Amino acid sequence: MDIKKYLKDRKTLIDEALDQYLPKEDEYPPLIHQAMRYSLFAGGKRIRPILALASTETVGGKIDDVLPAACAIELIHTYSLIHDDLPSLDNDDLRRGKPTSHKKFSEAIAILSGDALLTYAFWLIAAKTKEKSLIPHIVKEIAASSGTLGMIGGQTVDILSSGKFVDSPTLEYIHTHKTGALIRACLRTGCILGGGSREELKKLSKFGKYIGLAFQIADDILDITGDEEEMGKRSGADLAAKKITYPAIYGLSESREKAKNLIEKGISLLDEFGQRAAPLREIARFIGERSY
Ligand code: GRG
Repeated sequence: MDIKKYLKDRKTLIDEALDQYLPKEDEYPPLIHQAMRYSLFAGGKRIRPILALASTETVGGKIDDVLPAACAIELIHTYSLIHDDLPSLDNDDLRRGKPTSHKKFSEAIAILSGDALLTYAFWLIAAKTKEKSLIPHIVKEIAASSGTLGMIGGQTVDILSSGKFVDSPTLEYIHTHKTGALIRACLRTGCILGGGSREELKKLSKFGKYIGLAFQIADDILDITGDEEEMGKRSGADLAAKKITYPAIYGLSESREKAKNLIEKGISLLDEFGQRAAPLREIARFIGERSY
């Protein structure tokens, strides 16, 4: 399959759905809706919702059934980027190739816009998911993965560890929670809404854990080797902030090897799904080799 075309087509589908779901720019009070849309449509890869859709297809489900929840995950991801860029966190000026939300609007509006995207995500799941009986299950999955047992937990330990020596289990905790938990939730959400079995859910969760960790290792590597223009953000930020990263502990070539092994382990879990898992296999390879 042509993975580049697949990712481009799926991104268009997600962007159109997000545009439909989100309040329009002129909806009162307009400034907050402009800020939400500004960050959301600044040009993300949409890899998380694309993974949720591909997970649904892997278990034989329909992508329309997962579209609201997949878009909700992208809203949560965008909120996390807005808050991560704030002066009190990473203090970044550039995101997705554009001035960060607090630079474009103000710190107050950036905080509110992140809050608004997070709360809107759960409204979207509750209001638009077709299979109503599955809503509590999906809310539980996504809330857990983005809260203190997932993304916020990882981010907290990341901040507390900055500039200190950390052991490899702590490093793995940071990466599997800060970034991996939401990616794993994409796989689980897609599987649950696609009608997957318990056994399929177990396999796809494990796949999500492996590729989620590989995604953040790749991000650490790109912070050193990546092209700023292609990535749409500053490189070298981790080093400047004395962040704990895989290359800082293992070096570049061992980090690359670790990411590659995780991708291979993940792909080997997909054997029983046959051709239906072709997109997931290719997305996993893309994550391992990505340059942005
Ligand atoms: C301040 C309330 C408060 C919360 C902060 C910021 C945060 C909690 C958690 C976020 C952790 C974080 C930013 C992890 C990094 C994840 C990551 C690798 C982001 C880049 O994702 P891509 O490459 O970006 O998918 P695009 O732009 O393509 O969507």
